[in-house]
Amino acid sequence: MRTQILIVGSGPSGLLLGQLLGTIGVETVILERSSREHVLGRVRAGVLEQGTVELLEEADAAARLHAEGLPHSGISLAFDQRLHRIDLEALTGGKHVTVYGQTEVTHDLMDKRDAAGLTTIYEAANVTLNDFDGEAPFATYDKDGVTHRIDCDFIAGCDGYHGVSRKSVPERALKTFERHYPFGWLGVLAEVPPADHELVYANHERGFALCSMRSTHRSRYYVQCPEGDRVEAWSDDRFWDELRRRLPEQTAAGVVTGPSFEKSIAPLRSFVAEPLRFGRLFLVGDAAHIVPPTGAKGLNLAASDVRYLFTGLRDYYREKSHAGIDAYSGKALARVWKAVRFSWWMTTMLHRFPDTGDFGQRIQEAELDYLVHSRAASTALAENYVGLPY
Ligand code: FAS
Ligand code: PHB
Repeated sequence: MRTQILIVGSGPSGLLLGQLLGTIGVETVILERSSREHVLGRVRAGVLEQGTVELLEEADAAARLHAEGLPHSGISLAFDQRLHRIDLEALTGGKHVTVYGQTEVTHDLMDKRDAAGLTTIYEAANVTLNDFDGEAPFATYDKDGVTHRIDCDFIAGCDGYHGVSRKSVPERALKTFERHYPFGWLGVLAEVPPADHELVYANHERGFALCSMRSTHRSRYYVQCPEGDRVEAWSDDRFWDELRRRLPEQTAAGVVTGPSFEKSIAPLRSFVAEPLRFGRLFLVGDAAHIVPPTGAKGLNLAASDVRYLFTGLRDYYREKSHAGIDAYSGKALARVWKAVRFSWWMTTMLHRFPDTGDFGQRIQEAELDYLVHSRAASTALAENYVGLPY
């Protein structure tokens, strides 16, 4: 088989890139190691920047997002037993975020890809990437007991942190940067109305908590939990009790409890690989970088990577110009590092670390108090949260 762009991974990065390239007639094949159902079974991000929404509109995959997504003009920070609203819209000249689950984004993009008759090969095992440092890259994969080969012009490694793409690059050609956080997030989905009409990020001496949502009848909650903690140690009752203890009383009173239908623990890390291009292989999204979800940046960074790579490939095929693909890594990394910094800052300010102690707790509360009472500081948070310009 031959295609123009071979995309590894059918997550948001791969699907969005494939859909955008499809709108300009560039042929793609996606190789995905899991089943479609498994990909759709993952519960991850929940907040879309305006830039991500605009990209989904450009990919003609935003109809359900506009019908069901929830535009949010603010978030709240909870500390010292009080809620403090950050008016994102007023502080950024009218920008907002949209609450719409990554699972739904993935579903919409898969449906568009199927409707366009574009090829995704699910359950493609043992993907290998070859000769991407030359002029004729190709991939092989196993399916139904047969090893297949796909020749292509370029490979887009959209296969996440644990994928094969970054691991296919010779170690000497890659520099990685990492920060490990000594805790995780225990996340719960429940068919109950949200505690507040907007997201609430809570700093508490017992640990961080986040009140989010997927709709007006489906809530997504998180509590910081010890590293290595196990989901089995968290009954629903224990979760609801701990969540409410970390919220201001008035907010806790608004928490409607109910049976969880999804419960998982995600580790937190900051990670960046440089550069993002190796000959005819490009790294995109989580294959290239990971952020702690505190700043709601992971999925949105995948979208901006896709934007830069898509425009580069469009110029290559339309005008035979290499400028866009040559600039991809530098442009993407410039935005990635700003989001890595913001996500690190939000995580450091809101979470309880082993060495936080009483002094550290007071410093965090002083920073939060300054933040919510200084227009300059609130504006800095707001413009990062809604998404810096591409
Ligand atoms: P993805 O990891 O989503 O997709 C990669 C795809 O490649 C997967 O389908 C995988 O099966 C496939 N793949 C992997 N190896 C392969 C191989 N060898 N061959 C073929 N296919 C292969 N972001 C937020 O903004 N907010 C959040 O709350 C949030 N929570 C998260 C919770 C968890 C547990 C995780 C892991 C991430 C979370 N993220 C969150 C970040 C997340 O949303 C990512 O940023 C987003 O999924 C990135 O999309 P992709 O780059 O497409 O990578
Ligand atoms: C979510 O709804 O899953 C979510 C929202 C905001 C975050 C992280 C996760 O910062």
